[in-house]
Amino acid sequence: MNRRQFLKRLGAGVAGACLHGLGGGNLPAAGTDGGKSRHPNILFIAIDDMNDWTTLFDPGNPIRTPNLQRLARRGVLFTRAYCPAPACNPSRASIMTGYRPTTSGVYTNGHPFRKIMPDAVTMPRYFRRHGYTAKGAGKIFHHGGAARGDDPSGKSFDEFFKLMHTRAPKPNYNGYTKKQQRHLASVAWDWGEHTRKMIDIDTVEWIENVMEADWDKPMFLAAGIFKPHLPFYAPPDVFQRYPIDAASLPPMPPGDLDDVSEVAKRMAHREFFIYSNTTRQAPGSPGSLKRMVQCYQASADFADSMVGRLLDKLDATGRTGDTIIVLWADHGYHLGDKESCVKFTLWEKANHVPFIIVAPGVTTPGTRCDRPVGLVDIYPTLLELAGLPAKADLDGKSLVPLLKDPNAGWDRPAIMTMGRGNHAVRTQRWRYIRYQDGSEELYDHDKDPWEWTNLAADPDCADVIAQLKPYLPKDKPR
Ligand SMILES: [Ca+2]
Repeated sequence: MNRRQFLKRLGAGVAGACLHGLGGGNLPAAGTDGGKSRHPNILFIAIDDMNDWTTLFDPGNPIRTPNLQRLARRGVLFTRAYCPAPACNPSRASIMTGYRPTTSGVYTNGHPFRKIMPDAVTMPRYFRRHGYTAKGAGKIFHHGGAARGDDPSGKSFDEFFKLMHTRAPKPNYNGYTKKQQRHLASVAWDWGEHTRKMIDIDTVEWIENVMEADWDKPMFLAAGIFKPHLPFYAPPDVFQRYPIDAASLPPMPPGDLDDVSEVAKRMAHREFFIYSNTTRQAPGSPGSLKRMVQCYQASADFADSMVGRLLDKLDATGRTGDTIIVLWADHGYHLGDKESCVKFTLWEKANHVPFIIVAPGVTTPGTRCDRPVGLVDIYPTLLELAGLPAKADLDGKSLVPLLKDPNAGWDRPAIMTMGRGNHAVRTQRWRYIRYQDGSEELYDHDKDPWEWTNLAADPDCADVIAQLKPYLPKDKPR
């Protein structure tokens, strides 16, 4: 793009930001008008398995996320945002279709959504129906083909660059042998300093090429960053910021799970081989929990740098003024806390996610919103921001009132589901969990951010539970 084109696009962008955005259904049909977009572009950034132990939420946290913070300074950071489900497939299916697991029946990684909802109109599909081009790369739906929850049918995107296979080292970095532990000896559960090309760079390069091209229609552009998902890989230079001697572990008080039910423990102990093996290793060894956590931190730092590249390219192509940016992670991750090294639980660390929206002309730079919100709210929010007709059957609610005023009234808690019958309700202060066997947990986040004390049996908290219980979603009939 030459300088003239750049300035023209920048001008169109600023005007576009003022003209559009919140007009509801009265806007002209999407399309082009003398080369100017009539609706804003969407840059839709997904990150895989990134928890909240980042400097985005607290400068004292150990994982550096300067680019997430840079994005947050441009718009609204939701400090209490929660995934619909703490597993890749149900979370992504819910975000992309706008239906909670309890509406769709897509509860777990074993429920590919196209099999259950062959005709679901995904978010990019809806944008395409209203004049957008939708392109994407990396991990947006669950990767691995339709049988694992991807949407390769062409129903969602005009063009999609699939997530590459991880370029695995031989042998694995973490030092486990098949004799010791067959899973940890495989690439899927490996961690370490990765000297081959990271697959997220392929994804970002593809997105950068799309950004450099001219767009004849407004664009829905989805970039799915795979890190910090296992294997916890990062280039060696990233590790210089995370020396093993300084690596911290989350607090792990003994007996933390003594006050929760067997159902809760079973969820925490999925893939228990990670926790049980790594905690047995000497702290500095390649197979230790401390080393694994260090590698998760470096991997998350690397994911942040990929976001930085996307923002740099967006700015360089002059589209910043007419592009809405939304960034989310599909769920969080336990790193030894709660005897757990997985997602798959209904506790805070597996469900609390980074979530940022920048909407030119709507959001105020540097805003923090503390209301509890869900990623299922993204679909209706983006429709309203883009000036597209609302879709009546979605489970979420547009966050535009909170984007304009972060203190606006908001009486909805965030809802999370992990498998049929297991749900959590999160308000600004409380997390209430009810499992399939009827067991309950209640945590007071004003006093207990790591959720060590289950208050469900405390008579003084009966009123709180009575208020939260009606928000538990009803499961889809079998
Ligand atoms: Ca994930």
